Amino acid sequence: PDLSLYKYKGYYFGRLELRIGLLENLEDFEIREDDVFVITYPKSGTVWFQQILSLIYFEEHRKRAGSLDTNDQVPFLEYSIKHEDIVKRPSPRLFATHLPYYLFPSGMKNKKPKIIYVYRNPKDVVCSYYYFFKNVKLQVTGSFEKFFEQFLEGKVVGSLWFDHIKGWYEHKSLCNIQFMMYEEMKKDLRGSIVKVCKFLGKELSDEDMDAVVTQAMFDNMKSDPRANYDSLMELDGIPRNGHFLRKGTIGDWKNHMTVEQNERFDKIFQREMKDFPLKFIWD
Ligand code: PPS
Repeated sequence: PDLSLYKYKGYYFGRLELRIGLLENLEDFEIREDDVFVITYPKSGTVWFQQILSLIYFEEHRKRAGSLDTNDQVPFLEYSIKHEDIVKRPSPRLFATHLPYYLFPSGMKNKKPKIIYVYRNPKDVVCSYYYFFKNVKLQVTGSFEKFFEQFLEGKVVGSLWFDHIKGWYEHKSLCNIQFMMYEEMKKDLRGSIVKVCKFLGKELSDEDMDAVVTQAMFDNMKSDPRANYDSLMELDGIPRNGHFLRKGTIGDWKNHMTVEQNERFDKIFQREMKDFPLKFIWD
C-alpha cells in the first residue's frame, strides 16, 4: 500500500484511502445542521470517540446486537476506509476527521453542526504516533529520535500539532464546538461522557449510560472487534506486529523522550502555546 503523504493546500494527508475528489470539492460538501463531527489531530482519541458516539447514538451498538463496527457508524470524512457513501447517510450523520480549521467546509458557519474537538498532550501524541508508524503502518521510520524530528517539522499526517489545535481554538466562536481532553476522559470517563451527552442534547438512562461507559473503557474496546480496528487492518493484508489500541495511558512519553528532547519540546511548546487558555495534563 501507498503510505506516502499527500500535501494539499499546505496540509499533509495520508495518500492511502484518501478521498481526493471530496477534498478538491470540500466547499461543495453540504453540511447539515444535525451533523456531528469528531475532530482530532491524529493519535488523540479519534477511535475512542468513534466508539463513544456509536454507543450513544445506536441502541444496537450499546446492546452489542448489530454487526456494524465504529467505522460504519462514524466514518471518516476524508478517508474512504469502507468505501461507503458518506453524503447520503441518514441524519444525524456522524463523522470523524483530521481536517484543519481552514480546510473545513465553510457551510459550517451558517449550519453550525456539532463539533467535538478532542485533544491530547502532544508528548504522548508523538509517542503514540511513533508506534503507529512502526507497528501498525509498518512504515520504516527508523528511530524514535528521527520520528520526533519529523513530528516537530510537521511532516506527518495532520501537519503541525500546534497549528491544528490553535486553528480550531482561535475560531471557536464561529463554531458550535466542545473541546474534550483525552486525559480528562481517562481520569473521569463517565463525567466526560455526561458532558458530551449534554452538548449533543442526548439523554441516556442510567442503564444506558453504564453500557456506554463500560464499553468505552480501554480494555473493553481492545477486545471488542467492533471497536479495536483489528479487522480493518486485516483488509489490506499486511501482517502486523502491533495493535491500533496500544496502551491508552497518560505519560508514556516519559519512557521515550530523553531529557534533552523533553527540554527542547518544552521550549517549543512554551513559545507556540503562549497565552493558550486550554490546560494540559502531562502525567
Ligand atoms: S488515529 O490514527 O488518529 O485515528 O488514532 P487515534 O484513535 O486518534 O489515537 C489512538 C490512541 O488512542 C488510544 N485509545 C484509547 N486510550 C484510552 N482509552 C480508550 N478507550 C482508547 N481508545 C483508543 C490508543 O490506544 C492510541 O494511543 P496509544 O498511546 O498509542 O495507546
